[in-house]
Amino acid sequence: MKTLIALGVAGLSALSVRAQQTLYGQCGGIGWTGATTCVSGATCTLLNSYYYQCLPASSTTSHSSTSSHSSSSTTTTPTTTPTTISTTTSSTSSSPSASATGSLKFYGVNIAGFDFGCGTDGTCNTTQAYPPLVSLGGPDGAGQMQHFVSEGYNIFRLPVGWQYLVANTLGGPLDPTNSGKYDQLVQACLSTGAYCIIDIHNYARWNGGIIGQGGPTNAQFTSLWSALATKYKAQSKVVFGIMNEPHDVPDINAWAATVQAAVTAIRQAGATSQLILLPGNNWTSAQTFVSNGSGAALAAVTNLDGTTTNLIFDVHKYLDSDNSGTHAECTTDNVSSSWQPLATWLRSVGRQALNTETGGGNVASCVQYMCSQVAYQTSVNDVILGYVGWAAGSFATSYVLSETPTQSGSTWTDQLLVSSCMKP
Ligand SMILES: *[C@@H]1O[C@H](CO)[C@@H](O)[C@H](O)[C@H]1NC(C)=O
Ligand SMILES: *[C@@H]1O[C@H](CO)[C@@H](O)[C@H](O)[C@H]1NC(C)=O
Ligand SMILES: *[C@@H]1O[C@H](CO)[C@@H](O)[C@H](O)[C@H]1NC(C)=O
Ligand SMILES: CC(=O)N[C@H]1CO[C@H](CO)[C@@H](O)[C@@H]1O
Repeated sequence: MKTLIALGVAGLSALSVRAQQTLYGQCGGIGWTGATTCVSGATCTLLNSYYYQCLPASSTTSHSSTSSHSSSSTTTTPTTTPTTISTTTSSTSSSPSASATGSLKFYGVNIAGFDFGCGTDGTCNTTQAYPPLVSLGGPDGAGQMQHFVSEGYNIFRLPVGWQYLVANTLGGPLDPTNSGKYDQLVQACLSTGAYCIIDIHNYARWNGGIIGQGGPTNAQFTSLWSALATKYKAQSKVVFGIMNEPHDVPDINAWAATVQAAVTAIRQAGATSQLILLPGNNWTSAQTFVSNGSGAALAAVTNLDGTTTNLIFDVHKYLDSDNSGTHAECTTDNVSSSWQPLATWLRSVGRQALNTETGGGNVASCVQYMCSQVAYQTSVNDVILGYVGWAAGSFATSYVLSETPTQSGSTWTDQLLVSSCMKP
């Protein structure tokens, strides 16, 4: 996530979207066997081959005429039909695989806060970290996770600044105080039974310098991962998210070498089987992961034994006008531009990806496009393992992309996008 503006008002609508035939419910698409008619005032509209949705009759026209993906809103037959994926390579046979029954392997939410104060230049003002834990004076991230798990969620991403974990000493050991506080969040996550992603939220940088390319050395970076992997090697549900959103990294092959060094450090520390997330360039853009060379470079990263078991590509996608995740309104589901080409490539190389950031405002346009994106991802669940929404944790419920539920006594109420599209 590129910005951490905790204020901002999303126009909350009072829509309630639960049943399939109601406004914004699915009403068709490849593999769909449910209702195909909509309630009065809504029109069943093709968003992509996998997802027809009941949209307000009045908005359908403007969507069709202005959407950047209107070329896919024709009545032509789908260009590709999901096929059973061969999992013949040993590298994927023991990776988590989604069931063929129409669900994703992972449904998650980012529980942000320890990363607050980190900028896209890899600086982190550690005094601005805002732990999402009541015990540390923050919001109730532990309660949020318990709530989400009760709905069927099974993975959380826990962003944290590199500087925070080592108390601003580049290449130094984990700071006992700070890493102990972060561990409280990891343990709160693990206690729910969910998978827990350790996300170093530094954009491939430390204070402006790119790792392995003029900034910190690979050894300084891998010392962090050696320490974290040593600490969590006995936890099978800890996932190692090597780096959030590398961007403007000049040499993708040198970056892949940095990622390889981190993977090697993690495996050598004894965390031999946990999932590791491999991040590409350009803000881990799902759209340009293949076209800009990240896929080819990162596909060469291996475990100690030369396999790629449990090495999963990390991709992000926002649905607003510039893919930045800073606007309340969504303008695309990005299925034809991003997810279809990515899924095709993943199948061709026998690999899988996890969408660790996606989101939108709690408004009707995002309900429309997010539901469409999730439906497509579900249709390619052999190669897209799932998604992790951005974001809850220490974000206010008024934050533009807030997935932070509102608490009243022991009752939690979800944000519109969560209740409409994102909860399992
Ligand atoms: C870090 O954040 C604190 C609290 O907002 C602020 O007082 C301080 O000036 C910041 N430090 C830097 C170097 O920006
Ligand atoms: C980064 O990705 C965006 C779409 O997400 C694309 O428009 C842009 O051209 C990409 N930039 C690079 C350098 O690949
Ligand atoms: C990635 O995008 C940048 C900017 O558009 C371009 O200069 C570079 O050649 C691209 N790399 C590959 C491998 O396509
Ligand atoms: C096919 C499609 O809708 N592609 C869009 C994906 O999102 C980006 C950012 O909004 C657009 O530039 C693409 O046209």
